[in-house]
Amino acid sequence: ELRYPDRLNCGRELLDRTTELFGPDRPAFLDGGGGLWTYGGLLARVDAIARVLTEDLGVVPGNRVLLRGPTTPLLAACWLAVVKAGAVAVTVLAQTRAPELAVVGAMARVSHALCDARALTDLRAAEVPGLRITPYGGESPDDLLRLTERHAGRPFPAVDTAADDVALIAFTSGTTGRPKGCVHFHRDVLAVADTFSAHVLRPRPDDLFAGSPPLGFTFGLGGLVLFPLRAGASALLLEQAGPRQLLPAIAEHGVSVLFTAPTAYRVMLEELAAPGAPDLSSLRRCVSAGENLPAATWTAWRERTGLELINGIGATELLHIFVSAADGAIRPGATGLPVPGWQARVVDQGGAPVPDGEEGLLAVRGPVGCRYLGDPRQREYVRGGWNLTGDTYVREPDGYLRYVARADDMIVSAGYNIAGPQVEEALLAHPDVVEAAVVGAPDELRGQVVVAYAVLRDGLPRDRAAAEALRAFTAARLAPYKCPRRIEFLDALPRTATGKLQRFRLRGATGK
Ligand code: 3SK
Repeated sequence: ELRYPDRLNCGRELLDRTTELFGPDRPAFLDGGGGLWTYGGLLARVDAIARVLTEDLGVVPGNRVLLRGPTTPLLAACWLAVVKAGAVAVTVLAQTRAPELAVVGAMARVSHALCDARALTDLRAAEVPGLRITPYGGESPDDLLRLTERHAGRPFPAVDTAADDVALIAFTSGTTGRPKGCVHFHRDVLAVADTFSAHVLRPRPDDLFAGSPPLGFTFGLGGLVLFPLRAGASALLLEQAGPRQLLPAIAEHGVSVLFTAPTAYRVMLEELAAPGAPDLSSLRRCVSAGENLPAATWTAWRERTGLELINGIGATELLHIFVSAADGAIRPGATGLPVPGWQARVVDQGGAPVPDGEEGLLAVRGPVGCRYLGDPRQREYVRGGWNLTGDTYVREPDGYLRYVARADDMIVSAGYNIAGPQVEEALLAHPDVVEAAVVGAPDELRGQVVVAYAVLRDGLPRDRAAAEALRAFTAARLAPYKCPRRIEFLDALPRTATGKLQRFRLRGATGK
């Protein structure tokens, strides 16, 4: 069991303490353009920002400070300064537009915002009442960096917060678009580093982390800031971190720990098939989360790189990953075991455990729990002390957990329960298919029928013959009732800004 002192400031633990332990000269952040922030340099910058917040902008402990911008070392420094100052970091994705920012501002009652100078327009247009916006990284006289100048060389002692004071309100729109604020304490922030990262990643101080999830998504905040800093390691923070940017960056900087989603691994595999592929020999851990990892992607990555992808399921509600498996215990096709410190079981609608081998809802509990900010969905997510993640899972007799589908993505056709991801896996095993999504379409006779959407490799014909070939391919792998009745081709699948598939948009398209 994790134990933290009653008084705890996660910013101090992540930055001041790591700097004391590993020394100020170690690299903390690289920006991809040649910029290097040592731990000592980061600490000095964070302390100066904390002084601006508290002495110039009037921030007091408990104030909510919105952070908005692409992934940069300066955004990470702002996050650390806010929590060191005892205020609450309110995080959103950089792509969040004015109407949603207005909702977030009102829900979280934000009083201040630190905003990348390139991302001000939408925030200003949101017209959050009473919000004081300070731009950073720009040229204006009130730019945060200008304001920090007069505080240079003045260390800022972290505010003496309680371990269960709020440090972070992480906003997520999920896959359906209704924003939810997930409240997390100072101890929660350390707990994800001390569970998933410490036990599954087992980072070393000489590791260099990189990945695609942005810092406004807790998958990225953990993988690119919390985990490296907790371990005295470094992170490469890239503003553009799609698979095509990640690949050369891995080789150029010697990235050793990679965080991204299954789709990005598939695109990287495509790129790696071309001549002159970059050298990936620096990689030693590759994490896949955010979506189901098909066994075909796992196998292809191992064949190409020799590395076993670390699959994980996480949630903004629970801050990071809670089921996964470490090197040596990875089972392809399964997500893994509860991360040490977490418990997991598979339950029925009433919350009672179902027998091993049967499908049910994944229920987890551990050091971090879901606390929605004033949202009635709290009652659905947390039942009897267990967090219901909304995923259907099967527990194998030795405790491994196997993903079936999002609970609301199960297709019921002529009385059969069909898990869309299983049909997607069958489609993805076809060499011409890059992406696949399967949904249920209303059908008078069967209730629902299986409809598949596929993205084919560039330049391949998307005609009736291609659809027929795919249907025959799935028919050889799946029971007849699971085979898609219709296959349609798309240029790309609809995804959220964090890369999650938006099946509801495809379902909307099937009604026609
Ligand atoms: O998949 C997610 O939503 C997630 C959220 C937070 C941390 C990690 C992950 C994978």
